[in-house]
Amino acid sequence: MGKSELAGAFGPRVLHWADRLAEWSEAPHALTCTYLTPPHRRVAAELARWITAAGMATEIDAVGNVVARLCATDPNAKTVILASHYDTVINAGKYDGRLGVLVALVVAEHLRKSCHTLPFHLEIIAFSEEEGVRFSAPYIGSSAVAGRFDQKLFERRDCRWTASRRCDARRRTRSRRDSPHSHARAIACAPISKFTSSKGPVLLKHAVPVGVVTSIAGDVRYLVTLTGAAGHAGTVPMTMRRDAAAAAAEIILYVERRCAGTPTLVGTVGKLNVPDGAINVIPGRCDLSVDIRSGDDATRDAAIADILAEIGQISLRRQVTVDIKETMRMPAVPCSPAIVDGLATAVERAGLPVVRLASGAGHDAVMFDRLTDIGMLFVRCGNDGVSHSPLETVTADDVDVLRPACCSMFSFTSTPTPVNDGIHFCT
Ligand code: HGY
Ligand code: MN
Repeated sequence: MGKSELAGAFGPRVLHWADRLAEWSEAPHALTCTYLTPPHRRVAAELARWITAAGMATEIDAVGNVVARLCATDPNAKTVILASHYDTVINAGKYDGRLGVLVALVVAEHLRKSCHTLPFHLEIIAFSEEEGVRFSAPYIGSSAVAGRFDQKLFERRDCRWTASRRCDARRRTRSRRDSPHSHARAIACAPISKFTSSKGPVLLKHAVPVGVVTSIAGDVRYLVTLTGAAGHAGTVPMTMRRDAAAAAAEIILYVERRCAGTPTLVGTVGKLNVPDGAINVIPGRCDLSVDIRSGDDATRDAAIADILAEIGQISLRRQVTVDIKETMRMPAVPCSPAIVDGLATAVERAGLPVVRLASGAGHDAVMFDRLTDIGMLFVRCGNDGVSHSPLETVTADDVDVLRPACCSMFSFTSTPTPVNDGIHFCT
């Protein structure tokens, strides 16, 4: 990317970069960039190129994280990390996750250009896999940095590509000169900040461009396989059917009913599939995903107990068998009060009202819970705050606001010191 592309104001340049990254996709007319696919690797290479052009040391690690580093004069200084993710969901928006990486890049570049030396190393990490689309395993990149990489991930099924591609992806991760474990940072020196596009309409409702996140919802996910009996759509009487899709339909409506009644509780069946389905065949099998979240673990777990019991009842009554795999369990994670207050002060210093909000979306920060402090800034999305959709929009003006906010957050003008002697992780 030539110098000219780096010119221009903060906000427009961040959105321009987001447009550029969106050019690499697995689909011709939509943005889909899932873990370790060719477009995903292309985006990593492009980010590394931009980081180098901004004058920072960079590397792509064993699990595909793109890491940039701006060193302090003191080699023993602690490290502040600005981080977010660059993988996407299927048919995604351009800003979810990536906004955080690009804002961090522009902030670091601003530091270099204004010859600011910080009393801590600044590290920027573009995490490689946060959405968990391809292998039903979110947070692969951040788990490696947090020293929590689970080798069993290599056994996960690739739900997007043929087996050959799966081996290729595995070979690629394994063939790197080092293992994912070797990228665990000494967390005692790795605070991380992430700016991400907001999820949901809260900031729109408050008419503010940024929000300070106070906690990240806990999330439990399942893949469910229902097996009944395939049969001829014309010859099998309704009373003799074991229709797997009809059982799935009852389950979906129960998940919706059980979660609708409790504030902060959400339940989603995002994937629903009748393998080899045909218009004139009774579905003998139906696969579905279940995603249950709440800001409070006990509330979520009570809902899960009811939902699993109801799945048992429905399958018994409909004589279908059920196979349920839990693919993720993450507790709700509070953000560090010190970082939340620091971010709130930075937003205030930027002359903006401070809105504190809980995040219903999951984020890489949850991998660093109990390892270090965490916090996060949200940026307002247009179109009713939609995310995980090509309708996701962010304005350059709202992104522009982040620069004074992050400058005062790191109080570039004075000699900032990391909160306590631990390090914050704001994702
Ligand atoms: O699913 C989520 O909450 C996030 O976008 N990974
Ligand atoms: Mn997302």
